[in-house]
Amino acid sequence: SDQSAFDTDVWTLTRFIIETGRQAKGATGELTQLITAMLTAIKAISSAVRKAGLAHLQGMAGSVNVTGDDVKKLDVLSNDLVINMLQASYSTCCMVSEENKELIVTPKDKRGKYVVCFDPLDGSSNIDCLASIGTIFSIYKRVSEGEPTEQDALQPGSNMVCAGYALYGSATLVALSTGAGLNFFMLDPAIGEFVLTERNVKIKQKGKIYSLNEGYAKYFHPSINEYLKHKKYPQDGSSPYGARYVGSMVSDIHRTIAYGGIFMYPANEKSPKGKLRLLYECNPISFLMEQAGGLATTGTQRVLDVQPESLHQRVPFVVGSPDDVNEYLSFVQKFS
Ligand code: AMP
Ligand code: P6P
Repeated sequence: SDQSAFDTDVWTLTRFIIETGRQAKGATGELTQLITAMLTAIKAISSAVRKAGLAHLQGMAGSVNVTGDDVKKLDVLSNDLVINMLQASYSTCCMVSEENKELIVTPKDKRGKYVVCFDPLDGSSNIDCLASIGTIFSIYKRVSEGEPTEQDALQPGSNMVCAGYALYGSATLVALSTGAGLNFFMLDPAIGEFVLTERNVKIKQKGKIYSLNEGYAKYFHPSINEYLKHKKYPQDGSSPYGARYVGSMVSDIHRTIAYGGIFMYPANEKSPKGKLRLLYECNPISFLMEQAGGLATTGTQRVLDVQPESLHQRVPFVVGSPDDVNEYLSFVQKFS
């Protein structure tokens, strides 16, 4: 049996947000309730993702393929979990999900003051090859009175109160910030709690890795290809960068925060606004990246300053170590 020392004073995520909630003047506990409900959904998604992977392998063993299709439904299951857990926390008035075209309005008797924009299972197309996938969320205070409206969700990212992501990788990790720094927590399945593993995480000023899908190079704006040329064949005597791209954004982002460097999903001729969605992919990740001392830009403005116009709008997305993002922006200036 596992004889490792049992931490009898463990800092769980639940304890951490109760603590930060107590320090928040006049807090009623509603936000703490909301974050706790989100964590329950994430634990359940983590369990389903790991089971589904196994089920899928059984499917590959030639048994009825229906289990393989169930894996496809993982994103629907994840979406239902988040919606149900959050509505049951009496802290939301409406939500935006990658899976739902329309605003999800919380039943009147269950409403609270928060708005949550989330991607329940980002990168779910990668589950079949067992690549890591993630959940991303961002939390705002409502701005409307009475019936919730899309305006509650169409707030600039700079209004965000809290954001986080879960990464279902070799372990299940949650990265969370309520605006006072970025903290990492790992799921300890033995106690079913997320345990604080890294406090006030900071990204390197400059990294050595660039991360984007170069398969679109034919369609990139010249500033991107010129920047990439500089990373591969530097003329200033510096060393070329390494390339890493999982194609599952939470994985690529977490590595960028952990190791430094730059992640890009730029616009291209085929997708003039890029692919990633502002409300539930780019804004939460930008909030977390800035909390870690990184930068997050669309190429023309700070992501968190964008005034959203529609729930599922896309923006070009370049984030990471400050020196790397600023170097990219210098190429935008030069080649625009
Ligand atoms: P509440 O009354 O719980 O909705 O909280 C009001 C405000 O206090 C929130 O919008 C946050 O800005 C802050 N706050 C509440 N709970 C927490 C928490 N657990 N951690 C950090 N800030 C919090
Ligand atoms: P591409 C996954 O489908 C996703 O939404 C993000 O997680 C990921 O960064 C991106 O799309 C990958 O897109 O065009 O490189 O396959």
